[in-house]
Amino acid sequence: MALAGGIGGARFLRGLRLAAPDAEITVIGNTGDDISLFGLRVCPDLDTVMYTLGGGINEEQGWGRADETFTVKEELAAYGVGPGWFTLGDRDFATHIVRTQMLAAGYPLSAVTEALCDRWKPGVRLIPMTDDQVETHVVIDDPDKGRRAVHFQEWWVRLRASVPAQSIVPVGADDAKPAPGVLDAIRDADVVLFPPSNPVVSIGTILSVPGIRDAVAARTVVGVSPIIGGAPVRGMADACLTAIGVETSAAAVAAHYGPDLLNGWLVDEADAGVEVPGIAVRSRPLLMTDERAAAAIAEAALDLARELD
Ligand code: GDP
Ligand code: FO1
Ligand code: CA
Repeated sequence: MALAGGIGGARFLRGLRLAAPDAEITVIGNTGDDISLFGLRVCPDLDTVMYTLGGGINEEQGWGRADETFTVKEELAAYGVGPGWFTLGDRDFATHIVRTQMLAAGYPLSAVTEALCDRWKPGVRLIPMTDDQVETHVVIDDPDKGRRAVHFQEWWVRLRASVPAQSIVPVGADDAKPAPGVLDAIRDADVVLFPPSNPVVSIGTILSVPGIRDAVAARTVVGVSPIIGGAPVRGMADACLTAIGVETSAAAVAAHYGPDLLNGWLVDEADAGVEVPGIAVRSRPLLMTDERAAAAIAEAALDLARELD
């Protein structure tokens, strides 16, 4: 089983599915990035996993649908209805309409996600970390408005994380319960994998749901570093790490998870030789240039897990 954010998680999982075709793979998805826009509930990380494994993703962009059009966005803009900084395509809109309709009818997000996956057939069981609402907010010093909290998407997408985060808070996490099946999946798993997902706003948010961290810590856990040569492979994970006082390096991220949680850690060849007390570190190429490359990384993670078990 694996925890997962968006792009890094999804690409790793596509490799894992290829490396372990007969395995039952359960994925616990991050919902801290979720946002309500135009009255619709949008779950970017769940959708990125679902579309990537289901063959509907925009491969170049890494999020959103392939062959997308933007008529609805244009029409909303003609009404002067924003936000204009967050792009939802027409095909993607349908997903959010179905999701919102089911939520309004009383179905929990886990059931809604299962229903959406009935169409996409991702080949893994995708469960949101919680059915309760958890939203990551970022406290920034706004030059005009002073210190204030903004939704994670506003900081990440509108501000491109260019304004330093004073703190990053998974609002609602303290009172959230793991979704049905989450703790059982962790307990029954042969191994728990951390894909190269954002350590703060993807993996960190999932672990902030009470009960999940302890359940994971009781298992053999192997992670893949999203940091290569002191920088994220893509995105602004360095800004998130800085906000929580962790250096942007493969070693610092592993030390941040700590030996109580993490047993094995894969780093890129560029970081060969790094040591983290209490954690078994192995180096190999970690760029997921295609599905085969991602599968080789997943195989290496499974090998390390077997070695440590
Ligand atoms: P997000 O929710 O879309 O930001 O995706 P995740 O949280 O799942 O993953 C984001 C992280 O994936 C970033 O910090 C990247 O550094 C990392 N990442 C993206 N592509 C690769 C890759 O090919 N190899 C490795 N090792 N990390 C990657
Ligand atoms: N990322 C962007 O940089 N700009 C967007 O307009 C944008 C829209 C969007 C719509 C649906 C979706 O599922 C994802 C979307 N993303 C967009 C990606 C996503 O919001 C972030 O990259 C992740 O949440 C960060 O982890
Ligand atoms: Ca994300």
